[in-house]
Amino acid sequence: MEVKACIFDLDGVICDTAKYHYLAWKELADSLGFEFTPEDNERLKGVSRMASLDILLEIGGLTFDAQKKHQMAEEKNKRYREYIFKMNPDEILPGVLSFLDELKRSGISIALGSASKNAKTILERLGILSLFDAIVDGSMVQHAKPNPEVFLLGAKLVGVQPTESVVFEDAQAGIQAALNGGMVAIGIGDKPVLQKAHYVADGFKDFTLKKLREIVVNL
Ligand code: B16
Ligand code: MG
Repeated sequence: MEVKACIFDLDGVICDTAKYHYLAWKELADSLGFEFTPEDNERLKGVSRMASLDILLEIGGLTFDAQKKHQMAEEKNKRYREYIFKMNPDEILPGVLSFLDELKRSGISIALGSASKNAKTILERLGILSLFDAIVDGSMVQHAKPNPEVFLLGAKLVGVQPTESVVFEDAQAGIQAALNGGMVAIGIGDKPVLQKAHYVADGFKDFTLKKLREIVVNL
């Protein structure tokens, strides 16, 4: 297999926005009078905004009608956006920038495949928006990961076959989405959690294109 496109998840792969999601959701939980812990927040990683709210309300043992839920999700997003507007290039995770540069120099397409509707704003704040040949965010897809739609659309937009695409993901559902799409799946994070991936790396600190080519050649 020749690697022609690399498709990146955002939160947990390129930057750590989970901490800002946590703060914004916690403010909502506080206002509703229940505790929301960092452990609870793990359940929201890679999950869409509305599905995250359902999990949060389940933790609080509360139910609301659709209109109220929509309003709460909007409020949370407003708070979240206040945090991400303060982000800067220092928040790009270690090694990411040099790996993206290497891909650029080698003519490999770069795409984003994120559940976040705020993805573009975040890439802008990080100063790396222009490095991406295609951006697929939560507003462009009907089906959440593990459905492969977000990554298949990313490959399509850069004109590359799924079988020539590599996905980088930190969430189990994202790894499954890549596999469902017939792509190579590289896990970023915990080996036991991401065991279905073709390969798991701690991060991009020691990850190079040479390493990626070694991985795909042995599949
Ligand atoms: P938004 P990813 C995901 O990003 C986050 O991991 C998840 O916690 C969040 O709920 C989701 O984006 C939606 O984000 O509210 O900004 O639309 O990992 O898919 O890049
Ligand atoms: Mg993620």
